[in-house]
Amino acid sequence: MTITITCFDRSPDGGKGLARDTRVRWALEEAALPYEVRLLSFSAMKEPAHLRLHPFGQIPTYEEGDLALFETGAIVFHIAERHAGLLPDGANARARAITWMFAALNSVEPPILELSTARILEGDKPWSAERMPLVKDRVRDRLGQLSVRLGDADWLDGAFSAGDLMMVSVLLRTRPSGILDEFPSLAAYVARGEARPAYKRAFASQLAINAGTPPAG
Ligand code: GTB
Repeated sequence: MTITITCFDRSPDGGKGLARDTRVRWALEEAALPYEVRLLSFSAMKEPAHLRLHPFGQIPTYEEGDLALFETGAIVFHIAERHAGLLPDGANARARAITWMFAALNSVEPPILELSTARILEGDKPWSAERMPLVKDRVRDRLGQLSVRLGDADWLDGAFSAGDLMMVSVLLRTRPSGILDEFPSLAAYVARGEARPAYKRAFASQLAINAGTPPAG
């Protein structure tokens, strides 16, 4: 059955792979699943046809036959549950890998998103300069805790899993701020993710669409 995902027709990051379709593309590539892409403008994302797929008018979405999904956590989990390569076989190891997916989305991504909001939407506010160090320190706190847990391991819990895919995807967004490089073990962890052939294919396919898009902010 054909899989179709939606993506920005012009990602605001100019092809850095930071929009959330990249993590879905990566999961599809790890699972060796072919897929098609439907490109959407910001205005098309808010039209009824897309709102029927995504109640918040965002990308990415995932369609497969009569199944339509939104939320990258749900989409990557759906792929990982049904195809080899993204979740371990043992029940406990599988539960731990899923825990890391949730940790990436619920404990690590929120302070990173707060930093993006502070920079992009609040950067011109008179109180921004005072608030920014607090926001950055909340990201540093979380990354510090994560780097302690990762230690000198390659991946978060044994072999590479959907938990690592999600965590690396989330951490990538801290690179432009310079914060990722303050944690060399996490920077190396992210680099290991980026070195995976499946990630490279996912990155290249989004870049083919977005190269030349002027980067935002
Ligand atoms: N929780 C949802 C999920 O995980 O699927 C969040 C989806 C989401 O935020 N989608 C964004 C979107 O559609 C695109 S990825 N935004 C448009 C809107 O809300 O109107 C977020 C994103 C956008 C741009 C960059 N960038 O340029 O660096 C990075 C990430």
